[in-house]
Amino acid sequence: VRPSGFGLSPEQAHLVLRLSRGDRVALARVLTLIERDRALIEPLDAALSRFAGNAYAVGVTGAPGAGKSTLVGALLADRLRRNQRTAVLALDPVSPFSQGAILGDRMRMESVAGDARLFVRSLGARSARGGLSLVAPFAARALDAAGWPMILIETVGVGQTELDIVDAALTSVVVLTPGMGDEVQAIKAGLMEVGDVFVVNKADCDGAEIVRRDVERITSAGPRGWRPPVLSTVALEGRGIGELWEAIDAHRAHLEETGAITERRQGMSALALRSLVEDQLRERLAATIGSRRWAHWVDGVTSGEGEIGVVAEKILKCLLAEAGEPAPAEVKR
Ligand SMILES: Nc1nc2c(ncn2[C@@H]2O[C@H](COP(=O)(O)OP(=O)(O)OP(=O)(O)O)[C@@H](O)[C@H]2O)c(=O)[nH]1
Ligand SMILES: [Mg+2]
Repeated sequence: VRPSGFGLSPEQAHLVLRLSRGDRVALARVLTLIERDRALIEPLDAALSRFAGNAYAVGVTGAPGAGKSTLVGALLADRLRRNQRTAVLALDPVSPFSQGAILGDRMRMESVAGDARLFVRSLGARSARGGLSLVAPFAARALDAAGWPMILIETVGVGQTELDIVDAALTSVVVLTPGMGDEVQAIKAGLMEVGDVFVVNKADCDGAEIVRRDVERITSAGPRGWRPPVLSTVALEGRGIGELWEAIDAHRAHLEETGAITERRQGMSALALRSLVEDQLRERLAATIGSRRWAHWVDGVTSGEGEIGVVAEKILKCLLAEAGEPAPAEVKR
């Protein structure tokens, strides 16, 4: 029985409705459901999608400690000054923060706590099965459906998963800092390929200009003619933030004018889709491991009766054939 028509309980369907009307408590609860309950992601997204489609998401990625949160706080403060509404999603932050904490000294706590123009949320996606790349696109969709026109997504850019989730944003800002071999590190981490705008933060520290010039030297125009600008900021003091917004706006305009925004949106859908499929395959495999037929397959490989590649192929076929059907009732060993 699917009372809501989306596979949600009536309460959950009502929650989505409240969210779409701007209810912050409902939004927070939906984000928690997305973070914690994998099974609810698909029905929630189906219900949310009819309210979504108007938000613009900007990713802020960089090494731990690069100043991403400080930068996001400065970007937020700038939007507040212009009376623009902004949501922040911090994915898997080393230190989770609240709305007050992210703005730090920039604004007195009491002036931002409960400010209706801001919504800040960190998601510790490590606990969720499927991880960051599964949670990110759907959490962004929830913020979109809740009517937030601008979503800033902070992610630590260290591994492949983190690089994948830059697809959850339309414009990716890569944050670098002056330091030994920073440029080399960024190249190694694959950050150079994903940046639409590069920022050398901590420009008050030695060597910032060298890094900026080095990075500028290796950025080049992509197929659509966008050459990522390389900016300097001192996030702590709010320096260079106006220029950063200008660069983000220019990239957005570029995407819209060239039609490349469609490709970016496809990238977002692809990320969401791929994460779901991966998660389901992983889930089915996990359900199979420990079953009687699994033991049979393992025995076959061990005895040399079955070639491992052939058996693996067979298992994959079995997993795929189970699509949409309840798991076979097998006796677990
Ligand atoms: N000197 C200087 N320090 C900065 C600047 N921006 C940030 N910091 C400092 O750098 C440290 C890390 O800043 P965060 O904003 O927490 O960095 P982060 O990239 O969000 O870090 P994680 O989320 O832990 O990966 C803090 O001590 C900041 O005060 C800057 O422009 N100049
Ligand atoms: Mg941070």
